[in-house]
Amino acid sequence: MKILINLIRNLLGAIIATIDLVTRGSKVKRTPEKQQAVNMAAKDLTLYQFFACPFCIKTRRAIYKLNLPIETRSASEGSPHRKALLEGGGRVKVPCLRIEQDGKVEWMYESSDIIRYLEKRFA
Ligand SMILES: N[C@@H](CCC(=O)N[C@@H](CS)C(=O)NCC(=O)O)C(=O)O
Repeated sequence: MKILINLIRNLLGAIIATIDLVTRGSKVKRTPEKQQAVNMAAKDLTLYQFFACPFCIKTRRAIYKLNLPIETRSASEGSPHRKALLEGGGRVKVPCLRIEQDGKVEWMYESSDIIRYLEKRFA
Protein backbone atom coordinates (compact mmCIF):
# COMPACT_ATOMS: atom_id res chain seq x y z
CA MET A 1 0.00 0.00 0.00
CA LYS A 2 2.82 2.40 0.95
CA ILE A 3 4.53 1.64 -2.37
CA LEU A 4 1.32 2.52 -4.26
CA ILE A 5 0.89 5.80 -2.36
CA ASN A 6 4.52 6.73 -3.05
CA LEU A 7 4.08 5.85 -6.71
CA ILE A 8 0.97 8.04 -7.05
CA ARG A 9 2.67 10.87 -5.13
CA ASN A 10 5.77 10.72 -7.35
CA LEU A 11 3.67 10.53 -10.50
CA LEU A 12 1.62 13.58 -9.49
CA GLY A 13 4.81 15.38 -8.50
CA ALA A 14 6.40 14.63 -11.87
CA ILE A 15 3.29 15.98 -13.65
CA ILE A 16 3.35 19.18 -11.55
CA ALA A 17 7.10 19.54 -12.16
CA THR A 18 6.55 19.23 -15.92
CA ILE A 19 3.70 21.77 -15.91
CA ASP A 20 5.93 24.09 -13.88
CA LEU A 21 8.75 23.78 -16.41
CA VAL A 22 6.56 24.72 -19.38
CA THR A 23 4.67 27.56 -17.65
CA ARG A 24 7.48 29.33 -15.83
CA GLY A 25 7.44 32.49 -17.92
CA SER A 26 10.10 35.15 -17.66
CA LYS A 27 12.84 35.83 -15.13
CA VAL A 28 13.66 39.11 -13.44
CA LYS A 29 16.09 41.08 -15.62
CA ARG A 30 18.99 42.98 -14.03
CA THR A 31 21.91 44.97 -15.32
CA PRO A 32 25.00 42.74 -15.82
CA GLU A 33 26.62 44.34 -12.76
CA LYS A 34 23.62 43.71 -10.52
CA GLN A 35 23.23 40.15 -11.81
CA GLN A 36 26.92 39.55 -11.12
CA ALA A 37 26.44 40.68 -7.51
CA VAL A 38 23.36 38.47 -7.16
CA ASN A 39 25.26 35.50 -8.63
CA MET A 40 28.02 36.00 -6.05
CA ALA A 41 25.51 36.18 -3.18
CA ALA A 42 23.70 33.07 -4.45
CA LYS A 43 26.92 31.04 -4.07
CA ASP A 44 26.26 31.00 -0.32
CA LEU A 45 22.78 29.50 -0.74
CA THR A 46 21.86 25.86 -1.34
CA LEU A 47 18.40 24.38 -1.70
CA TYR A 48 17.88 20.86 -0.36
CA GLN A 49 14.90 19.39 -2.12
CA PHE A 50 13.05 16.53 -3.78
CA PHE A 51 12.41 16.86 -7.51
CA ALA A 52 8.69 16.00 -7.31
CA CYS A 53 7.74 17.65 -3.99
CA PRO A 54 5.08 20.34 -4.63
CA PHE A 55 6.57 22.66 -1.96
CA CYS A 56 9.99 22.31 -3.62
CA ILE A 57 8.49 22.99 -7.04
CA LYS A 58 6.87 26.16 -5.67
CA THR A 59 10.23 27.22 -4.21
CA ARG A 60 12.20 26.40 -7.39
CA ARG A 61 9.66 28.40 -9.39
CA ALA A 62 10.24 31.47 -7.19
CA ILE A 63 14.02 30.98 -7.50
CA TYR A 64 13.71 30.79 -11.29
CA LYS A 65 11.57 33.95 -11.44
CA LEU A 66 14.02 35.82 -9.20
CA ASN A 67 16.83 34.70 -11.56
CA LEU A 68 18.94 33.21 -8.78
CA PRO A 69 21.59 30.60 -9.65
CA ILE A 70 21.08 28.65 -6.42
CA GLU A 71 22.54 25.15 -6.29
CA THR A 72 19.95 22.45 -5.63
CA ARG A 73 20.80 19.21 -3.83
CA SER A 74 18.59 16.17 -3.78
CA ALA A 75 17.74 14.92 -0.29
CA SER A 76 16.00 11.80 -1.52
CA GLU A 77 16.83 8.41 -0.04
CA GLY A 78 20.26 7.20 -1.05
CA SER A 79 21.56 10.70 -1.73
CA PRO A 80 24.72 11.77 0.13
CA HIS A 81 23.10 15.17 0.78
CA ARG A 82 20.34 13.65 2.90
CA LYS A 83 22.75 13.08 5.80
CA ALA A 84 24.07 16.65 5.53
CA LEU A 85 20.51 17.98 5.74
CA LEU A 86 19.69 15.81 8.75
CA GLU A 87 22.89 16.70 10.59
CA GLY A 88 22.87 20.38 9.68
CA GLY A 89 19.20 21.26 9.77
CA GLY A 90 18.03 18.68 12.27
CA ARG A 91 15.48 16.87 10.10
CA VAL A 92 14.89 15.54 6.62
CA LYS A 93 12.18 17.90 5.48
CA VAL A 94 12.24 19.74 2.19
CA PRO A 95 12.53 22.32 0.88
CA CYS A 96 15.29 23.60 3.13
CA LEU A 97 17.53 26.52 2.26
CA ARG A 98 21.06 26.45 3.62
CA ILE A 99 22.20 30.02 4.12
CA GLU A 100 25.86 30.74 4.80
CA GLN A 101 26.45 34.31 5.85
CA ASP A 102 29.10 36.07 7.92
CA GLY A 103 30.66 32.74 8.87
CA LYS A 104 27.36 31.37 10.19
CA VAL A 105 25.10 28.71 8.69
CA GLU A 106 21.32 28.83 8.94
CA TRP A 107 18.98 26.07 7.75
CA MET A 108 15.63 27.55 6.76
CA TYR A 109 12.64 25.24 6.41
CA GLU A 110 9.13 26.06 5.12
CA SER A 111 8.66 27.00 1.47
CA SER A 112 6.76 30.21 2.30
CA ASP A 113 9.51 31.41 4.66
CA ILE A 114 12.19 30.60 2.06
CA ILE A 115 10.35 32.45 -0.70
CA ARG A 116 9.68 35.44 1.57
CA TYR A 117 13.37 35.55 2.52
CA LEU A 118 14.55 35.37 -1.11
CA GLU A 119 12.06 38.00 -2.29
CA LYS A 120 13.07 40.35 0.51
CA ARG A 121 16.74 39.90 -0.27
CA PHE A 122 16.73 39.76 -4.08
CA ALA A 123 13.47 41.08 -5.60
N1 LIG B 1 4.91 23.21 5.09
C1 LIG B 1 6.09 22.66 4.47
C2 LIG B 1 5.74 21.30 3.93
C3 LIG B 1 6.99 20.57 3.41
C4 LIG B 1 6.75 19.08 3.27
O1 LIG B 1 5.75 18.53 3.73
N2 LIG B 1 7.69 18.41 2.60
C5 LIG B 1 7.63 16.99 2.48
C6 LIG B 1 7.95 16.55 1.06
S1 LIG B 1 6.72 17.07 -0.09
C7 LIG B 1 8.68 16.39 3.39
O2 LIG B 1 9.80 16.83 3.43
N3 LIG B 1 8.27 15.40 4.18
C8 LIG B 1 9.16 14.72 5.07
C9 LIG B 1 8.88 15.05 6.50
O3 LIG B 1 8.04 15.92 6.79
O4 LIG B 1 9.52 14.43 7.34
C10 LIG B 1 6.58 23.64 3.39
O5 LIG B 1 5.76 24.44 2.87
O6 LIG B 1 7.78 23.64 3.08
